[in-house]
Amino acid sequence: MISRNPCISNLKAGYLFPEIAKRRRAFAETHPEANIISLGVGNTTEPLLPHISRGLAEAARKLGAAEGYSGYSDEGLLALRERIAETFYKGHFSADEIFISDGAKCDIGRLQLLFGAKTKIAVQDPSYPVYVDGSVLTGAAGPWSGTGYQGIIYLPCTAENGYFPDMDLIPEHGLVYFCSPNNPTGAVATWKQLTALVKTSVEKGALIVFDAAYSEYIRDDQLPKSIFEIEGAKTCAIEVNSFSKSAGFTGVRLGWTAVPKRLAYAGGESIHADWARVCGTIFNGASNIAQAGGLAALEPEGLQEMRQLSDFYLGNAQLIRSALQKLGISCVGGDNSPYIWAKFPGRDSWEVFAEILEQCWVVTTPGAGFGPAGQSFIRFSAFGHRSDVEEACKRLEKLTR
Ligand code: PGU
Repeated sequence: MISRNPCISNLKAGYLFPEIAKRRRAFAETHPEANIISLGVGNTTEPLLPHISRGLAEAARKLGAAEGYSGYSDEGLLALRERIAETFYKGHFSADEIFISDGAKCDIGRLQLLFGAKTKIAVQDPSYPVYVDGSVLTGAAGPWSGTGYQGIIYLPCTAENGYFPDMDLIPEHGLVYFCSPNNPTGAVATWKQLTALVKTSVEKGALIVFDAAYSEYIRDDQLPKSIFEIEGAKTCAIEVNSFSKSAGFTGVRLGWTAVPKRLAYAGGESIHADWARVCGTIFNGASNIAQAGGLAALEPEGLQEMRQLSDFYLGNAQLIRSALQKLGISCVGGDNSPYIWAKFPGRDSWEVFAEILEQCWVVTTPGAGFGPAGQSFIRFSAFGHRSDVEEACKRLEKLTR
C-alpha cells in the first residue's frame, strides 16, 4: 500500500478542537443528565442579522434566473475586492491586491505553500494552533520534542512581557505568524509594538503573516486594526482576515488575504504573483452567495449589524470575565476580543479543562493547546447565547480549587 506522508506522522495529536469535542462526547456518554454548555471553540451562535441575511438570500435567488446566474469567480468579485480595499485599507490597496477566500484558516493553510519546508517559522506563544500544525504538515516543523515542535521558534507572549515578544527572537529570513487581537490571550498589539515588529522584520528580511480575524472586536481606537496601518508593512507583511467572527460567517465561509504587489522574496520574485498562481491552481474561489453576503456586510446597514453582533459577544465576554474575577481567578482579554484568558497557577490546563467540564458541565479550551506558554491557562470563548453564558457563569461558582 502507499506510504503515509511522514509530515502527518510528525503531528503530536489530533487537532485541538476535535480533541476537545471528543472529550466532551466521552463525558456526555457517561453523564447523560449533563446539560453541557460550550465556551470552547470560537464558533458563532447568533443568527445572521437581517440586512446581511437578505444579501445572501437575494444572491441565491438570482442564481435561479439566466440573467443573474454566475459560475466560477476565481480571485473574487471585483466589487467585493474594491469594497474591502476601501473599508479596511482606506484605499491604500488596489482591488487586485485583495484575494477573496473561503476563510482565514483556509488561506493560512494555502499560504504555507509559498515558502517551503526549509523556512524558519516563528509564532507567538500562545497562538492559534493552525500556524504550527500547518507548518508541520508542510514539513517546515516537527517532530514534537517534548516541549514544542522542532523548527518552530516560540515567541513567549506573557503577562511579564506585556504579551509582546522579544524582537531579538525574530528569525532572519523567516516567517512570523502574528495575530492581533491575539487568540487566545485577547491581547492587542499597540502602534508602537507593531512598529517594532515591522522594523525588525524589514531589518531581518522576515515576512509577517498578520492574522486580523478579530480586528472588528477592537473598541479602543488607539489600537491598530491592521498591520498595514504601520509604515513599511507593505514590504514585509501579508494580512489574512475573515467575515467569520464579525458577520457570523463561520458556516457561510468568507475571508480575504491582502498581498501587496511590491512584496518580494529574497531573490526579488513577486510574492503577489505566486499567491495568484497558488490560488489559481488549488482554489476555485469563494461561494458567489457568500461574496454577496460579504458585500451586504460592507454596506452601511451591514457595517452597523457587524458592530451590533460583535458588541453582543463582547457583552458576553464582560459577563465571563467578571464571573471569573469574582471567584478570584485572574484573567485578561475580553475588552477588544471575544476570548478571556484565565490563569490557574501551577495547574495542568487539560486537568483544569476536565475539572470545569465535570464540575460545571462547561466546555472550555485548555491553554496548552495554544503552545507551551499556555500551560496553566484556560481560554473561555464569548461566543454563545446570552442565556447559556449566564448559566455557565453561575455554574462556574461550583468550581472548587
Ligand atoms: N484565525 C484565527 C486567529 C482564529 O482564531 C480562527 C478561528 C480563524 C482564523 C478561522 O477563521 P475562518 O475565517 O473561519 O477560517 N478560531 C476558532 C475556531 C477553531 C478553528 O479551528 O478554526 C477558535 O476557537 O480558535
